[in-house]
Amino acid sequence: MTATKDHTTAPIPMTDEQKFFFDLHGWIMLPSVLSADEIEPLKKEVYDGAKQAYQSELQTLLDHPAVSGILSEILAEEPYLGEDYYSYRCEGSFITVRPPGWEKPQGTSTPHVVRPPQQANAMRYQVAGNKIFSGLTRVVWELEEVKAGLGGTTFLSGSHKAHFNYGGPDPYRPNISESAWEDSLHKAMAEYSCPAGSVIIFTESLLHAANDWTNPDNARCAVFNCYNSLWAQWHRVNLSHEAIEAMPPKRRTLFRGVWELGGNKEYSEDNRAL
Ligand SMILES: O=C(O)CCC(=O)C(=O)O
Ligand SMILES: [Fe+2]
Repeated sequence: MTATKDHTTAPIPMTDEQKFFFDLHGWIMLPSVLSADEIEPLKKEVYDGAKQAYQSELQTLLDHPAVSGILSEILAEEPYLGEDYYSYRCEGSFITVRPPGWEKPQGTSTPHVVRPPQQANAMRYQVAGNKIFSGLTRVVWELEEVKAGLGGTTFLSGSHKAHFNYGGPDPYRPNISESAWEDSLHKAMAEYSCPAGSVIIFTESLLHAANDWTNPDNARCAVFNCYNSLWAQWHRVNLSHEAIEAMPPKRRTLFRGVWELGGNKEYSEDNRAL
C-alpha cells in the first residue's frame, strides 16, 4: 500500500464480538494489525519528526481497512454507506513519542471525556435500533509495544454509559477533577498490553487518561487519529487543501464538509471541513 493510492483491500467488517465489547467497555483493542515490515517505515517517519498522520505512509493509517469497517459500523448508518467515499469523517491527528521517564501532562492525565455522557449532545455514545453510534471516536495506533501499568492510555470501562456524574462540583465538567471519589475513579482505570502494530479504538464519551511512560524497554510511539459522524464536528481541522488534494480520491472524502442534505459524497476545495 502506498500513500498515493487508495486502499484496495475492502474494509473489514466489525464482528459481533467486537460490537459486544465496544458497547460494554467503550473501547476495544485489535492486537497485531500491522506486520513488522509494515511498522518499520511508519516508525521511521515518526522518529524522523512527523507530528500528524496526514502525510507519507502514515496517511494510510487514516482509512486502514482494519479500522474503516469498524468506523462505518459505529459512526454511520446504512443509507449513507458507499464504495467510493467514507461514511465517517476524520477531524484530527496527532503523534506522540514518549521516551522512558516521560511525565504525563497536567490536562489529559486527569480522566476526561469530550462531553459528560449524562447530558444529551451530538458527541455522545448512543445505541438505538440495535446500532452503535459512538460519537467522537479515537483510533490509536501503537507502533511500539505497550505493557499494562507502564504508561498506555487508561480507560474507565463502561463510563461512556454512566448515568450519574463523576462526583465533582459541576455536572458539565468533562473530567473527574475535584470529585470526592477521585482516588477510586483512578484505581478503577483499565489498562492494556499489546504488541507493536496494535490498534485501540475508543469513544471519547469514555473516561480516559494519559499516564507517565515508565516502560524502560522502549518509547511509546503512537498515532492518535480522531473521527466523527458525517453530521458532527468537534475539532477545527488544521489541514490545507493542498495536503488533502495530494491524497488519493477516497481518502480525501474523510475531509469533506459537514452537511448531508441532498448527498455529500465528494471532497473539493469548497467542500471541506474547516
Ligand atoms: O495521551 C494519551 O494517552 C491519551 C490521549 C487522549 O486523551 C485522547 O486521545 O483523547
Ligand atoms: Fe482525551
